[in-house]
Amino acid sequence: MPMDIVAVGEPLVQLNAVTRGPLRHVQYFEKHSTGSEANVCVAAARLGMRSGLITRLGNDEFGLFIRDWLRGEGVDVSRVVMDGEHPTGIYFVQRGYPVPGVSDVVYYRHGSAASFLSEEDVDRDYVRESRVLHTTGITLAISESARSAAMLAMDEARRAGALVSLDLNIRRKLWRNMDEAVDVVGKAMAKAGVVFMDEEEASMILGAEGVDAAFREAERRFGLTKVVLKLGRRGSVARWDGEEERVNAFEVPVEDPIGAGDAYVGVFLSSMLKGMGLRKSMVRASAAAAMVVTVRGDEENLPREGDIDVFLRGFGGDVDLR
Ligand code: KDG
Repeated sequence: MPMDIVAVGEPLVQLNAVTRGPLRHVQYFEKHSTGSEANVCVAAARLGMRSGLITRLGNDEFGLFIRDWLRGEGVDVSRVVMDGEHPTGIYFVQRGYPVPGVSDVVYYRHGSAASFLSEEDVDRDYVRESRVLHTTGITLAISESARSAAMLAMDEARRAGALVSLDLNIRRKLWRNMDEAVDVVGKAMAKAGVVFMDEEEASMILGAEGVDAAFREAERRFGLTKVVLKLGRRGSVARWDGEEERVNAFEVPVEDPIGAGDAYVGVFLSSMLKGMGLRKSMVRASAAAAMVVTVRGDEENLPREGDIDVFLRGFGGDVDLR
């Protein structure tokens, strides 16, 4: 059955510090199924969309955990290859130190199964039949073969008329140097139909300071007329084929901000696919991002349809988030 959203990228086991502070003093870690593109798939599936992930997982306990979790969430895992030779990637999350409310990550993913993802793992028909193909700068960074797989999927989707979605997600720890990131991410942006980024990424990749410059440069250099800027606690602003909207973020207690961006992307894309319009899609995405940061783990608090309405009612019903 054709998918609404197909994503290409690496799921990871997240070992999240139960207590705040430097990792050397943390005694307990919680295990969560995460990874940027997987998060987007789960966000979409929770809203009743058909989502599927193209990836490789280690045929090990962590890989089985992630595959079963994704399957349980309703994500199509039929294009997930279980790799008997390489391990599933993991990472640790340090929370609230040195900056309260901010998390840091320590990756153990070099040589992971997903870094061996290659063009051969991309089922072209599966991609061509989807409505949206989503990937991120993380997949472009983890290895040359994963990069080629993501680029191939983007080309196939674009040719078939699907919306190609790219979240820049520049993770400095994953790139050899920033010149390479600018070059590779630029090539991917040229294939994309919608790009999500934050202000730092806009500055790094586009040399654009500020929202207007980001929109202008994205269109001038890459012909992008659909751009969403995630501004963290300051909300988000989007330009979508000439229409422009700005939405504030919801103020909530932050347990761990990791995963907020993916919640935003997954709910935004799903809402747009449901025909909800730009502003409503942004408000719902913003609600989902807020829900996710109140707990550890990226996916547990992703909302189901009714939950978004309950959340919004909790913030005053007919919220005008301007
Ligand atoms: O966006 C959240 C992700 O960054 C997190 O789950 C880990 O995918 C991850 C990564 O590569 O940093």
